[in-house]
Amino acid sequence: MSDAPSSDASSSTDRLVLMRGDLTTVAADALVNTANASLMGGGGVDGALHRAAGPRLRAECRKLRGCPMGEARITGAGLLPARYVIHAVGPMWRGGQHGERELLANCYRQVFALVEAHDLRSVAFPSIATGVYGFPIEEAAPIALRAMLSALERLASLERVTAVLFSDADLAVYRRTLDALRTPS
Ligand code: AR6
Repeated sequence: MSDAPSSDASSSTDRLVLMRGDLTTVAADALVNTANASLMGGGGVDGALHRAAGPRLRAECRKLRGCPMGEARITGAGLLPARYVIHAVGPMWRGGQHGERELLANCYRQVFALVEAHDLRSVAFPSIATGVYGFPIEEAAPIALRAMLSALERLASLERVTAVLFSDADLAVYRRTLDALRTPS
């Protein structure tokens, strides 16, 4: 690795936005849902997105007949300010020795594979698995941010990736983690 700053790397970080807010109000080509394996709704982001999207989203999800943990599926977005919802099924945290980190990284990879396949320009994420599923945010943030930076480097047509954090504390963890990833070691 060279010590010289890379213009590609800086343009990837310019296209990555971290914000505190409610995902259901963010405009993007796709909003990522923190779904469960049934894809039939639940609490947290899942409940909020389904409420805001209306019954059409549930009808589309029903047709998919579920999604394994660590994978993602795409549907329309109903009444949400987006074209698509990408449903990612995160891992439940069981102490960290059960492949949780790999499963979470795979969720992000699968979301970006769908972003690429549908030629999307923007995608907004919540912090997958760090709510009901109990994945520690300090562990999840570097996995999420590495995946986002790597997709931005790879996909020139991707104009914006937004991480929407629900609390100031979560946003601070993401900011700190991104600074650490940007600082050459
Ligand atoms: N906008 C942005 N972030 C939010 C919002 C929102 N409207 N609401 C919650 N968060 P979670 P998980 C944050 O629980 O851990 C569901 O029941 C929240 O504070 O939505 O992957 C599903 O059906 C946390 O930081 O997702 C599954 O059964 C993060 O989003 C299960 O929960 C993720 O929290 C999935 O659990």
